[in-house]
Amino acid sequence: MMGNPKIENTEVVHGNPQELPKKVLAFVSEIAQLCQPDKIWLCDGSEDENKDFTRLMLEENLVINLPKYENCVLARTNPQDVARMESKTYICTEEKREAIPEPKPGVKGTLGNWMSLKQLDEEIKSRFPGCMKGRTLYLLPFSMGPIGSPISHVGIQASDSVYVAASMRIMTRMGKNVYKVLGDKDFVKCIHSVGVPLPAQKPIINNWPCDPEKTMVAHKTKTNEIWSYGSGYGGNSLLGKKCFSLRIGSAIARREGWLAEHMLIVGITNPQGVKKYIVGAFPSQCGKTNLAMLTSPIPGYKIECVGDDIAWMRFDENGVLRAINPEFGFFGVCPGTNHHTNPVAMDMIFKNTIFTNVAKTSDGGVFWEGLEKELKTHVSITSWTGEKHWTRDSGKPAAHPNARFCTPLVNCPILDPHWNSPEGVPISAILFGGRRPEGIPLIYETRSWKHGVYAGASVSSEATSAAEYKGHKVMHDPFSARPFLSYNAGKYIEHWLQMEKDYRKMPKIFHVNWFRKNKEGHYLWPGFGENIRVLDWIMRRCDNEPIAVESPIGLLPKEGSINLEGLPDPINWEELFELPEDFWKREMNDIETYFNQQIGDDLPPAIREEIENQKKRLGISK
Ligand code: GTP
Ligand code: SPV
Ligand code: MN
Repeated sequence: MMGNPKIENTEVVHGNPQELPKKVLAFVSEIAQLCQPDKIWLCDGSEDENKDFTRLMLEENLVINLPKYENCVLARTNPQDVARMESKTYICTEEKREAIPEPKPGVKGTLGNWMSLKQLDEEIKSRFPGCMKGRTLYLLPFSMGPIGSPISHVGIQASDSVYVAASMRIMTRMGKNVYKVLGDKDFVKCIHSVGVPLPAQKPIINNWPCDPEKTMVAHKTKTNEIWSYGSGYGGNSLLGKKCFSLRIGSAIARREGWLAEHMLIVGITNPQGVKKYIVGAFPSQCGKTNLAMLTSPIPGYKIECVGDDIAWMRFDENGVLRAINPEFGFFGVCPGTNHHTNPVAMDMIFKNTIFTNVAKTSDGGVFWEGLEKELKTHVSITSWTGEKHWTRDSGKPAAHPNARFCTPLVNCPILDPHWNSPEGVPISAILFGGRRPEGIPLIYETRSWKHGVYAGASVSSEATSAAEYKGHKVMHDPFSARPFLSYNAGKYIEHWLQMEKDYRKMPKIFHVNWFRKNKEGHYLWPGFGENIRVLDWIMRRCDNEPIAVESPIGLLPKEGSINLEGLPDPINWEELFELPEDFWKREMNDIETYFNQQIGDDLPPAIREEIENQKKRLGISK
């Protein structure tokens, strides 16, 4: 009897190596030789295969079933592996300055970590040889963007985690049909290992193998390679997402003249039947998913979702900016999601979903902070760390603040009809924003493309649990892409400036802040669905309705031009829009210092001009 086929003496337990394009076979052979897995699984993307993934995850006790829902499981990770590791993420190039700007002497750079190609080779050698021993190597062919579209890019990920295989199947267009369009072309090489060869040397906590001490997420931007080791979580391990679509993606986009951004894409039809698409870049955990699928409390508006995290955008031959969502699923934040804040998400996440680090209820469901009102009284809760009979008095949250759902896009009941179209959707406006408790108004419109790019480069936001930062310190986050920059931030800004051409219809750029607080620490704006009122103002400004007034920082809404009718609580317009003099003095000084210290000579002169002009308008003299 014939046995299973082999690749590099490793048994192939699923799929046929003869179906692999030559370069893919060479890639998997090389990785198998290096990492020495026990078995190789060539993924095909089929329904049957997905059932196998679920069965295997259950067998490994990597997930538990959630019988309350349809085909949903819950993974609880090692508590040391719960978020992206920004400090262990590297861009690897020949010259350091290609990857990150040179900070002023004595200043610690905050715009990415660089590693030389030589050093990376060393780091790979000290981690990857034999790292998949006792495990299965899953070979995942995937397309970011519609399969076969000229905008799309193919990646092949080798991973020794079945959780990653199952998640990549949700998050990307994964399957062997990718090979048909790939042929003998190059692809982005993605290598991922949890870094725990078997038998394990240390106890595996929560059945979640990882090696936090040796975690490394490294990118070779010239040769399109990603080497990720030691973490099984989210952006560290689902390599199509931040590593490929943002870091490798923006490096490709720079070479080819387009944009790969940390942005949601949403279509809004107003009561007059006019539809516009808007993209928005907010830092991690700052409201992209919520805005992308907002439910309007005011009748007559229709919201349709294209994407909630990443946009690939290019100007077409008519000078129109067009955006696609390269992803195929949502990897969204659970805490705070409920029927009031995000009813659409609540409608989509209870089938075919992998939850990670949420709490579990005794009736086979999930729980997280924000679901209190929706909880049945007779159930008991087991927290994400496994603490039984959890109550609010336990002093720790039930769900990890970065707990997430991983759900296919097609579950979204308000998915835009053009979500999958290769030419993308036309963009009328670009939003920047962040969590700013102080000083920054609910909305302002920038004065020009240049001023808008300056606003994007100047984004700051309170730290969140999406990465390893502790506390709520306000941090700079240019274009909400600081963790995802793959080349010198000064050049990134330059690239944005260069998008502007006479023959192009440049979208207007706005800045929003849903998170301004009053002296008592309460949000001044209700946010969520009520943000439709701001989107409506933006749409009217795109048609140049005279509803804006000049201010030193840009155009503010004329008092009363944002519809506030029917809001549950009265709004203090004055407090929402005031520009405190002392705050703005500090803010401008802070932005200038930041650019000088972090970007220095690589800062485009046009941005210096924007700073000077804004300071003049604010009446801040040198
Ligand atoms: P990533 O997936 O990390 O990139 O995050 P995201 O930008 O998609 O953020 P998301 O929409 O998941 O929101 C993160 C948190 O902010 C959640 O806890 C939300 O409840 C909260 N949030 C979102 N929108 C608003 C809003 O308009 N107002 C307030 N106050 N909170 C919001
Ligand atoms: C983010 O942190 O911005 C995310 C989650 O969208 S992760 O995929 O883990 O990066
Ligand atoms: Mn994100």
